Order: sequence, then C-alpha cells, then structure tokens
Amino acid sequence: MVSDGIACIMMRGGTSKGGYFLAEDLPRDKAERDRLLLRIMGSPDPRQIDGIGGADPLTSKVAVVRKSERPGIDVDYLFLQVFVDQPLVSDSQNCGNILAGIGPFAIERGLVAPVEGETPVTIFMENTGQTTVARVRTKDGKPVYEGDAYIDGVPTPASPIYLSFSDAAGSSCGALLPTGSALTEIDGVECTLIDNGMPVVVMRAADFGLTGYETRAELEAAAEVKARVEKIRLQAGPLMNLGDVSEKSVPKMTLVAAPKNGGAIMTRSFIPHRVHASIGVFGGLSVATACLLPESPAYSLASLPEGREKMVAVEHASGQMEIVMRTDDSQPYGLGESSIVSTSRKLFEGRVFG
Ligand code: NQM
Repeated sequence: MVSDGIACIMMRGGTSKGGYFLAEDLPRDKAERDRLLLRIMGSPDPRQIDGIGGADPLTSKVAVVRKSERPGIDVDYLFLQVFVDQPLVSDSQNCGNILAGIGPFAIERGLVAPVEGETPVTIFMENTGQTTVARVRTKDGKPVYEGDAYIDGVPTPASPIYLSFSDAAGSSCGALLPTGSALTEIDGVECTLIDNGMPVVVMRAADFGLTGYETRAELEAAAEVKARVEKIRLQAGPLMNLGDVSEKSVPKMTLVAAPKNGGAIMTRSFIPHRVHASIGVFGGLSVATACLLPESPAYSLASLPEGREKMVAVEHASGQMEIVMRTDDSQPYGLGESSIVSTSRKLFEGRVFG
C-alpha cells in the first residue's frame, strides 16, 4: 500500500546513489509506478525539495530488483533514471554505477544465499539484456561495506565489488558501431558512435574550442557548446538505432582530449544535458573501447598500454576510472572481457512515501 510507504534501501552505487526496490513492492502498472517514483524523488523540480532525490541526475536513480527465473542468473535488475526537472522516468539506459549496489542489495533482501568470504551474484540487466557477475565480500551472512578500496569521485574507502562484463557490445544499439564505422561526421564534427554497454558519441573537445580539462561548472555554463552538442545528439540518436532521443537520456556525449595524469584518455561527459561529475561505468567502457579503434577521433589522443590485458585509465573531472580490458582475437574488434572495481554503501533502510 502506497499510503503505508514502500520498503526501500537507499544505497550509493559507485559514484551515483539511488533508491533500491524489490519489484514486487512497486505497482505493476508502469504509468502508476512512474508517477510514484516521480513523487518519491520529488520530480519535476530542480531542487527535488519534496522528495529524496539529490537534485542531480546522478542522485535521482532507481533500481528495481527481482529474483530471476532465468537459468544461471540470480537476479534481474531494471535501472530507471528519474529526470530531475521533467516528469520523465526512463528505462532507455543502463547504469553501471547503480549496478555496484545490486549484489549487496540482493544479499540484504535474501534473494541470493550469502557465501562466507565472497558471494558471486549473477545479474541480468533488463535494460540491455546483458549479464554481469558481481563479487561481493560477505561476512556472517551480510555484505561487508567497510573496506579499503577507493574509487575516484567517492571520498571514503569501502569494500571492493568486482564487476565483469563480457557481452556489453551493442547493448542498446544492436552493434558496437551502429553506423558500421568508428568515424561518422555530424555537423562537420568527427564522431564515433559507439555502444559497449552504453550508447556514447565520442568527439574531440578541441572541435568545440575546448581543452577538455574544463571543470563541470565551466561546461555547464557553456550554453553555446551545450546547444551544439545537443544538436549532434538528436541526429546521432536515429543513426544509433535509438530513434527519437529528445526525451531519452542516451546517447551520452563525451568530449575527449589527451590524458593529463598518466591515464589513457581525458573525458568530459554530457549525460546528456548535465555534465557528469566523473563518468559512468558503461560510458567509460564505451569511450575506452573507442580509443582502441584507429578510425576514431579518440585513437590519436589516447595513450594505451601494450599487451593483451590492459589497464585503461579513463580520466575525468574527479580523477580516473580504471578498466581492465582483455583482447580476444575470436571476437569482433578483438574485444574480450572487461572488468572494474567499484564500491557501494548502504545509506538507509526504511519505508519511503509517494
Ligand atoms: O555509464 C550516469 C552514472 C551514469 C551511468 C549517466 C553509468 C554508466 O555514472 O554505466 O553508470 O551516464 O547517466 O551513474
């Protein structure tokens, strides 16, 4: 019953946070569910004053989790982006940051039997039809949150959560390179339209008169750049098999420059209207993949380590995100499994009111 509140755990997942719900606790009807989630987050309102959202797309997120009926899968995870200042709830993208909290949430809610030491949780991501395995430290039947793993963008260390991806290519666009090439020109700007877990348009910051090292606030204030980027995004949507993207949160728009801090590439991402404080997990993986493709504008700016297993550090406005990428000659573009370390923390558990 909505009036009695709904069971919710609020968690930080990676560099995002949101409300985590059991599917059975939310209304079945999608329109009713979305109305409720808008109320819970306090949208539409730039301050989300009448809800639990944090007035930022990175803190206005929802995970809906259920025990899976799919063979070999523990839980199904549906990600929902609740827009801050528009009455929209979108399932058109996945979120690799909120994903980091799914393993602990599944253990907390008894959807997965805990294994003393480390619990592997196999997660089907409903938004994109991909699967990932999360490895969660576990003690006395509960997830361990305290630890010494740091990820940039989160000031406190926490227990590491290992996430591995092997089927991310074409998650939403049907192909890694939906235009069939790593180079597509839109409005005179060389772009790579790519989807290795997240649809992203990769472009040189220099082509917008930028260095690529600007702050989040500087880019958010750059109205002319934002208008040019949005115009390209609206054209990229149909080219990426995403249809009309005017009310969608994809594709993400990432400007790249040469790395500055010893990493592989520097990034600034529009997601798509606000600027990301860091970079999304799948967004970062898609950009890192563009760096491997010689036709991409990212290629000549990138500085990649040698070897079949590379640690690709994607630099962003708050530090860097490290992705381990493996090559596999039997796969298209030689892409093998990739993995990251993330962290998560349970912030509160209770009932939330819509
Ligand atoms: O790309 C924000 C985030 C994300 C998405 C966004 C994400 C991902 O940082 O996997 O995690 O790009 O809207 O949470």
